[in-house]
Amino acid sequence: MKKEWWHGKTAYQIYPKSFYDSNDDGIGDLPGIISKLDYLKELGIDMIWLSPVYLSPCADQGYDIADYYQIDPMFGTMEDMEQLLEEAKKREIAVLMDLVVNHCSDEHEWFRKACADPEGEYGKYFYLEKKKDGKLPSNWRSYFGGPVWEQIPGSEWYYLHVFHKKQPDLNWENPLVRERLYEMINWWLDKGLAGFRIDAIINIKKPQMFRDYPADREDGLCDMGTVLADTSGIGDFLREMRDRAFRPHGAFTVGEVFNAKDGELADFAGEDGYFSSIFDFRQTVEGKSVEGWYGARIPTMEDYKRCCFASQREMEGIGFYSNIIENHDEPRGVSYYLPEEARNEKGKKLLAALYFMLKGLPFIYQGQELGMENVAYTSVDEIDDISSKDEYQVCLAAGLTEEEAMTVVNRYSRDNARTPFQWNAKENAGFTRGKPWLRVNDNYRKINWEQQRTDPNSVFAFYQQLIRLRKNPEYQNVIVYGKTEPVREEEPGIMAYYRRSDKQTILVAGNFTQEERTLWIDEIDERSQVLLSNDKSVKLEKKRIVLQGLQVVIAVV
Ligand code: TEU
Ligand code: CA
Repeated sequence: MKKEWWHGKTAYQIYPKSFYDSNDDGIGDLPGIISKLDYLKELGIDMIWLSPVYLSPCADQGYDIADYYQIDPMFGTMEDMEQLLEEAKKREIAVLMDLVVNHCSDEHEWFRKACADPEGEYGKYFYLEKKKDGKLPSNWRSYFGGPVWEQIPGSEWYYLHVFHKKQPDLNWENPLVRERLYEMINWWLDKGLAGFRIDAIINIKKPQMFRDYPADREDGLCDMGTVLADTSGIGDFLREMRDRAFRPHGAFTVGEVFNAKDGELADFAGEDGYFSSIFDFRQTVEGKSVEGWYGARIPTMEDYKRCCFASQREMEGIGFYSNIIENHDEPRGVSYYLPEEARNEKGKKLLAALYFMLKGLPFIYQGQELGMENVAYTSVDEIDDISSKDEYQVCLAAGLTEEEAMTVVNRYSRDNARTPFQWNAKENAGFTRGKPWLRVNDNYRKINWEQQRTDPNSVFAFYQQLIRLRKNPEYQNVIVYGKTEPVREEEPGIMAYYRRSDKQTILVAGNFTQEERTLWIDEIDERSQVLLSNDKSVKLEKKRIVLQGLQVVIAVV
C-alpha cells in the first residue's frame, strides 16, 4: 500500500461555536481556537476538522452557507482564519475545513438571483420545478421533516431542499455550478488548508426529480435513503472534483458517506478512490429506523462489536475508515454505546481503547477526551437543533406524550454533543464569561479539563496515552497498517482483536461486563508485554489473560 502523509495522524473535530469563546459574546470563535492549539498539542492531535465557519444565517449551525469566501463575523475574520492556519502549521497541526456543497443557504447570492429570475442563469444553479396537476414533483421527505419541495414566494416555482428549507440543493448536473465549486475549493486549498471533511456528499446525485417512491410514514412521503438507493452515477461528479481540486493539492479528504452501495467501497475510499477516507457509520446507523428517532433502538455493546468487525473486514486491503464514537450530529458515544452501569471513567476508557485501536484514522470529537456526556433536557424549548425539534414533533404525531417525546429526543439529540466544552469548574465551565449560546451540561463541575489534566488516571490522560502509543515508532507501523483480526469473536461480553503485521502482533482485549473474565489466548507467553490498560492489576499469564470488569488491555504478544 502506498504510504500517505496522513496515515498515522490522529484527528480532532472542533465544533467552533462551542469550543472556546474569546470575546465573551457566548459564542466560540476562531481566536478561541487559536488560543487552545497548545491544548490540542498537549493532547497529541495532529489534524483538526473545523465544522463550518463560513458566513451563514445559521439555520443549521453553519451548514447553510451564504458565502463560501467569507468567515462569519460571529467566528471572527478571514485574518483570524489565516492566523489559525499559520499557528497550526507552527505546531504541525493540519487543518481541515468542512466542505458543504450539496446545498448552500437560501441567503446565498446565487439563490437570491435564482428567486429573482427562476428561468435565468441562476435558476439552473438549483433544482427548480413546477407542480404537475396540482402535485409536487415528488414525494421525498427532507431529512429535517416535510417535503423536499418549497415554493419560491410569489412564483409558481418550487425548489428542492433535502435538508432544511433554508438549504436549497445545488444543481450538480449543471457544469457551471461544478466549475464554481472547484474554483472555491482550490481557493481554500491554496490558502494552506490540508483538506476537507465533506458534508452530506452522497446527496449530490439525484434520480429523476419526478419519481415517487412508496410512502413510509403517514405523511405520504418517503425517506431520502430510499431515493438515494435508486440513484447511480455519483462517481462521475466525485472523480471530477477529486481530479480538479483535491488531487493537485495532495489534500486529505474524508467523506460523510452513509450509504456506499455494496462493492463501491474501493471507489469511495480505495487507493484511487474519490476520497482519502470515509467515516465508518455502521454503528451510528445500527438500530435507526425510517419512522424516526422514536422507532429506533439503541445498539448494545454486542451490536457495537459486530459493527466494528464487519467494517474492519470490509475495508481490509482497500483503504482506511475514519473511526468515531460521536460527532456533532450524534449523542455522546459514552452515553450511547456503554450500558448504564458502565458509564463511568473505567467504561469510558474501555470504549476509547476499543475504537481508537481499530485500523483507520481515529477522530476525537471535542470533549470526548474528557468523557463528556449527554444532557438531560427537560423541555424542547431548551433545544436549538432543528433536527431535534422535528423529531419531537414526529414523536407527538405518533402518539407519544410530551414526556415520552423528550425521553426519545434526549437519547438522540444533536444538542447532546453541541454543549460548550468543559474547560474548568468555574461559571459556564470556563467556556465564556458571557451567556453561552447553548446551555452548559450540568455535570461540568465533575467533568472538566482542569480537573483531569493533572490526574494521571483521568480519561484525558488515557486518551493522551492512546495517542502517544499510536505515535510510538516501535509500534506505529502495526497500529497504522496492521490487519485487524477478531479474537474470540463469539464470546459474549468481550471485544478483542489483534492488530497484526509481519513482525508484530498487538492484542486489544476489552471486557464490557462487570465480572472478571479469563480469556485463553495461545499467543500470550512470557515475552508478552502490556502497553496500556485502564486497570492497574493486569494479569497476563501463559496462554491467558484475566480481565477485571470493564477492563481493557493493550499488549504486544
Ligand atoms: O449531516 C448529514 C446527514 O445525513 C444528517 O441527516 C444526519 O443524519 C442528521 O444530522 C441526523 O439528525 C450533515 C451535517 O453533519 C449536519 O450537521 C448537517 O445538518 C447536514 O449535513 C446538512 O448540511
Ligand atoms: Ca465569541
